[in-house]
Amino acid sequence: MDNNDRRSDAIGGQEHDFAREMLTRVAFVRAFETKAWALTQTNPPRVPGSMHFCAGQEVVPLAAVAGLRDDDQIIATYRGHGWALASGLDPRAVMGEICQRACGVNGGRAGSAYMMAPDTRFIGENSIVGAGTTAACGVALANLTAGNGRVVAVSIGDGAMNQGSVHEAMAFAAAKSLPVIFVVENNGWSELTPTSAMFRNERMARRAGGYGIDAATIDGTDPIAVRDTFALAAEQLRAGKGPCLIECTVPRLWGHYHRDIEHYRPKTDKQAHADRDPLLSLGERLVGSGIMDRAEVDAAIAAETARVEELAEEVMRSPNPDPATAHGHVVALPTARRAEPDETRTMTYVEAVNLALRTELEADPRTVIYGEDVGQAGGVFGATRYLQRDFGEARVFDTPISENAILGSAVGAAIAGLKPIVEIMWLDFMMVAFDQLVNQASNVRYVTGGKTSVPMVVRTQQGATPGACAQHSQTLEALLAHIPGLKVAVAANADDAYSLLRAAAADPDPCIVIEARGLYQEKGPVQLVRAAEPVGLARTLREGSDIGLVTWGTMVPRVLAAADELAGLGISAGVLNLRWLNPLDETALVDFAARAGGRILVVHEAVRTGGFAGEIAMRLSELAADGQPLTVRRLTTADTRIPASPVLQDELLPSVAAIVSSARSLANTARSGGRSKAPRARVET
Ligand SMILES: Cc1ncc(C[n+]2csc(CCOP(=O)(O)OP(=O)(O)O)c2C)c(N)n1
Repeated sequence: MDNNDRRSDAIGGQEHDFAREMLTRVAFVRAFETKAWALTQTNPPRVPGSMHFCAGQEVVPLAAVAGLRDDDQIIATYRGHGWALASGLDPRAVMGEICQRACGVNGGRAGSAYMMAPDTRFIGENSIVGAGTTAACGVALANLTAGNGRVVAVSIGDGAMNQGSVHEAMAFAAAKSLPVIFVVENNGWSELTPTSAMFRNERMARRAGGYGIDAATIDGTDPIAVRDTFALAAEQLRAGKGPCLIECTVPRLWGHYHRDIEHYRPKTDKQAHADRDPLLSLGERLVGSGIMDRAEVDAAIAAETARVEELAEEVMRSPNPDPATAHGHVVALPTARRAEPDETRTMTYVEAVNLALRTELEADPRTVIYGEDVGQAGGVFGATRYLQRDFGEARVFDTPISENAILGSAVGAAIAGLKPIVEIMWLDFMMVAFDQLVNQASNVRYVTGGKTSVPMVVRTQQGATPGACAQHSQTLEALLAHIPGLKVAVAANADDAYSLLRAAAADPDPCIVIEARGLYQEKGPVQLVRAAEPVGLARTLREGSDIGLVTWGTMVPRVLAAADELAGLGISAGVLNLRWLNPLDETALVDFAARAGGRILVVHEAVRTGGFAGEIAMRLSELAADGQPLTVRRLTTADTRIPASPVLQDELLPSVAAIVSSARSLANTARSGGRSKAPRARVET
């Protein structure tokens, strides 16, 4: 059959009940969308913000879910009201969420396009186009590990088929044979642009072949075809055949969003889509097949409309969220846990990373470790060496070179019960997948009001080393520390490398542990612990009363060397290794500053503008006791790019000599009671 024809064929006897039920359900979702639309159209709107509706596409979620098992999971497109309702969420809670009320699925934190309930089968929508696909890979990974036979269906639009994350997800799912059904709801439009203008091939399904993924194109207005195709796909996935893609052609009956007047859309196109209205065609088929008469169809639709009207008005009378709750559930409350010391061993930094990973794999069967080259080869720096050999390919494995899929799947896997520790080979490479941390991992606890957390750890490394180019040398921790919901550590030595990773693995929130490539072969004592310390603890490495040097990561050894030199010059310099930028150990910082007479020099390898020294200065000025003297200066890399030549690098990065010079200047300024020009030799261009 041509997918653009309206379905009119008769419905067989065994399908009468299903067809009747589908009419009721499609009518309910249509009424739901109609009412939601109406709530946005008043002046001022009764519900503020953008809303996207699934009018014309209702059959896909409703019939797909009918073809799946009750415990199979759903990740929806941002146009996802229909999927949320089909997945069994309480319609009042769904309406409550799109109306941003306290009774909503997410208490008004999510709104229409980012509703999530990972404690149910409805993992959630995603308002970043295509991003649900990588999370689906992680959920599927957790299902495979648990051996529970569950399947994940993730829906996207046709426009989303041009998103990088979707391609990475398909590559990842194919490589790992994950039980994911990629559902493409092809309504012919990518927001305000016809999808045909962006694709050379008419059928989305043909793209799947390039990944070795089976695919089908079906009429997404036909409930029986949709249900049966999903049932067949799920059966194959449960049999271990790997992912598949189902393209459902559907009409887009309304505009892209609630205010879309569709000035760009040809009337002929609009009419062709209206002719495929699944509510009308289903009604006609029911009448044509003698299952219901016209009056019964009309009455069924009217009854659903009345039901929705009643529940929506009830929701609109219900309270808004309590403003006081806006601050909660960004991250878990800090624990009072104490590290339990075991023994001290000397090892290199990278061996300490390896030992921490090994310890986590031994301690918790839910821990999985993956990334590019981390499995068989043991990582490009050897951090994961022999872990696959000792713990097996299911727990330590290689991935495609797909940073979006690595991080996005970790989010999904963590939501679904695993404890992923993933490696991003270079922090510079994280930039191609920032969405997964900034928009995905960081949001889940907040949006779900603390019901779901994302206990994932991302290991990466950074910094300038001789010969490394500008795309392999940046120091970018401040970018990450800026994001509420993420926890960020920077390891300065072997002991940090071990203890920060252990702390991160024990934490319920997404943690990023940044290692220092330039220090990987440095040896040092490591205090092994049975139970990890909590996240967020700084360490005073040296006490000093004339000046306090606050630093982290690669600068710690240089700052310690500088403190030695300063001692020789009669200046007592303390050193605080911050270790965590977020959460920041404010108590340690403030106490340290007080002990150092309020004279603080912050030293970091990152460039000056937007660097974390600025945050430390502000935090100290906000927190320092009244009347306490406070002078904060910084020594950083200049605001430049990082050159490969070691000669040029040396010119830019804070050296021991520069640290000594800046510290002396600050200490002497304080001693003379005056205020000299800020020692900014290394931060000026
Ligand atoms: C990564 C990203 N880019 C752009 C947008 C803006 N945007 C929202 S919806 C949309 C259109 C998506 O089209 P399609 O995938 O075909 O879904 P449909 O609207 O047809 O349901 C766009 C571009 C976004 N939300 N996320």
